[in-house]
Amino acid sequence: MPANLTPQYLDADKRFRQAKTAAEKISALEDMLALIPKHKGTEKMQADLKRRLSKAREEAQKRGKAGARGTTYHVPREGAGQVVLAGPPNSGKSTLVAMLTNAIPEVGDYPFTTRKPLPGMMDFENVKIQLVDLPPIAPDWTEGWVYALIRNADLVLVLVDLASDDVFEQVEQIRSQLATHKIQLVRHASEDSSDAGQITKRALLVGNKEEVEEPKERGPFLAELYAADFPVLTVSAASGSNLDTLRRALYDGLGVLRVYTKSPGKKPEHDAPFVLKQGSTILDVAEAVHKDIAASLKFARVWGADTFDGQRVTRDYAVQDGDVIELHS
Ligand SMILES: Nc1nc2c(ncn2[C@@H]2O[C@H](COP(=O)(O)OP(=O)(O)OP(=O)(O)O)[C@@H](O)[C@H]2O)c(=O)[nH]1
Ligand SMILES: [Mg+2]
Repeated sequence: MPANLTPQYLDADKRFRQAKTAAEKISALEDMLALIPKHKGTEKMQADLKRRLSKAREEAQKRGKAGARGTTYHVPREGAGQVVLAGPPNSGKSTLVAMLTNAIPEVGDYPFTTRKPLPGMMDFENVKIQLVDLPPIAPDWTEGWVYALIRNADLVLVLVDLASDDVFEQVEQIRSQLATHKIQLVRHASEDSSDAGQITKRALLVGNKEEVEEPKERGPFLAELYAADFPVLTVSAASGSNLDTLRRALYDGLGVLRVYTKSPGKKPEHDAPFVLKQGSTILDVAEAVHKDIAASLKFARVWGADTFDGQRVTRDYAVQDGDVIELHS
């Protein structure tokens, strides 16, 4: 019996024995392979794990899509928008979600720590943004529902590891793996393609672990390399550096705006904004308030950056972030 099997390995072994679906078996075996101490005494076990893993994968493939479907998850959208975290194993996705939200995900210094989506709410000024921690995107096995959640999100936060020599390959790996699943990451939602099945998703590229990056030029180089493709920034989830900039970038990336409604002669409710897509009109605001108000809407008065105070506007006026609006029916 080889020595030094870690509690994490034994956990994975237990999960394998209790696994009911092919996907559960595969994920437990992947963990065991990642977690087994790598030395001479475990060589036979490693070979055996590899054999069992490839057999399990073959079987899952043979059973086709129905077999692979197994588990699915759906995370209902909450707050001003939904941001999913996509990245290679160990880049710090769970650490970041733990720092920014009220969620308490599991963090581990080994790959494939996260197995299920975990949502949490992040405060940004007077709104809340939903972040969803996901399992890693890895070349050999990423479960199908991960792509489904990415397709459904408003924004993808691609998190790569500046402490790794492979940081640039990681970006390309994520991009190409998503492209294989017909998801193209873009800077602006307006780059939407109409091709059936093929979709575009707004993305933000973030290099994590900036406090330990070595050489120190990786972060700036990442920003330079991808500046044309995505907004890029670097953070440290562990030390908390640059997280305020990230909160703002996530809000900006969602492509939304906030407006405030008020009754004549009263003050607006600044802590209760209506969050709408950029490009929304007065009519969209009225619909968000109540459909009866929308139906009987005559005009509105607006206090905002692009208007003089209390300016009268029609229902097709495009509202701006921060506008205060009085609806008249
Ligand atoms: N030095 C440093 N370490 C970090 C930072 N963020 C995360 N880590 C460490 O990186 C390791 C992986 O962190 P996780 O948050 O579990 O990474 P993950 O991307 O969720 O990993 P998977 O769930 O396996 O995909 C842990 O040991 C963390 O403590 C950081 O900013 N700096
Ligand atoms: Mg994780």
